[in-house]
Amino acid sequence: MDRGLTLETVRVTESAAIAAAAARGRGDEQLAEQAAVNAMSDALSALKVRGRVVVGLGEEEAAPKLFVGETVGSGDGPEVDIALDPLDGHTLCAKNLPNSLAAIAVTESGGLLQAPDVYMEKIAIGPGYPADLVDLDMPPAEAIARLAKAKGVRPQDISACILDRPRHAALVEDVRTTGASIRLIGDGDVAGIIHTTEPQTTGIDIYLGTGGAPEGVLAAAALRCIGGQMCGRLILDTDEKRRLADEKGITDRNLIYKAADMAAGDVSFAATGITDGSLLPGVWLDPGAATTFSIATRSRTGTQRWVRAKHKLCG
Ligand code: VTB
Repeated sequence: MDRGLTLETVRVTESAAIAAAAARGRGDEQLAEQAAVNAMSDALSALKVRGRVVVGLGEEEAAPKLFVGETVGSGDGPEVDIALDPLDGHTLCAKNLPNSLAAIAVTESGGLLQAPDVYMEKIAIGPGYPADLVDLDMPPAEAIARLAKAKGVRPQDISACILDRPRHAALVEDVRTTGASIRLIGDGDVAGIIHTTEPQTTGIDIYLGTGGAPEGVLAAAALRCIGGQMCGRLILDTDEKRRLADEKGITDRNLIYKAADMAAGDVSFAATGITDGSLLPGVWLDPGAATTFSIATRSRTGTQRWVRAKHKLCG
């Protein structure tokens, strides 16, 4: 794949972020989501790929644009698989709370896990630790203890990020027994997982808990490029969910996926902040102009480009 593609993908997330930013803080999730979807869809048509959306906004009957299986891109260039989220954290954006972002991952055809729209149990840590330091089969308290030891700090110096949901009550309780601090987030676990890659900037060492499986694939793609470890396991606790998994060709329902199982090959990842966040500032909107802050990165080289762009807005 052409390495220029990584930078081109930034245009796609920038467009979505600028559009969503206009709807920040207006209390209207649909408005923000729709703006981001339309802008990302338009921008994707200029990307020089023959792309197939593998992780998108749902199945074709449920999502008019950016649905799973949609063919996107200009139609020339490499055949690629795409995972995308024009607005991860639409409630955050509607309430103008931190850490909503637009994200996209592109890899070789066949490289992305075809995740059904179910929940996924997730655990993620940043780069620089021994392989398999944490996994989903160990109690969360043990994961925190192992991470603290490997980092050379006390468990109470570790910060965990967890989605603020009633389903996480026991998890939160377990993590609290270690003395670790917890950042409870309202939404946006793609950002939550990416935050583990730069604990000194974000204050997050480990991500734990259950969120969307599609978001899990996108986050795995980010970690493939930026570094870090992640495990994910689909939660297939009803017949309907098992049917969805069967449809995607998933044969081992209890498999623990690592980042490279979810996003294989030469992965490019880009994300642009919508609301201000711990890693990426949000869009600055000025009369006639928008300034965006993005990261563009690629697994083959691990290079991270932090891109600040000032866009002239017409109309
Ligand atoms: C997370 C989060 C998303 O969905 O995946 C979450 O990253 C999981 O679903 O931003 P629930 O909201 O049902 O817990 C989102 O919040 C998007 O809806």
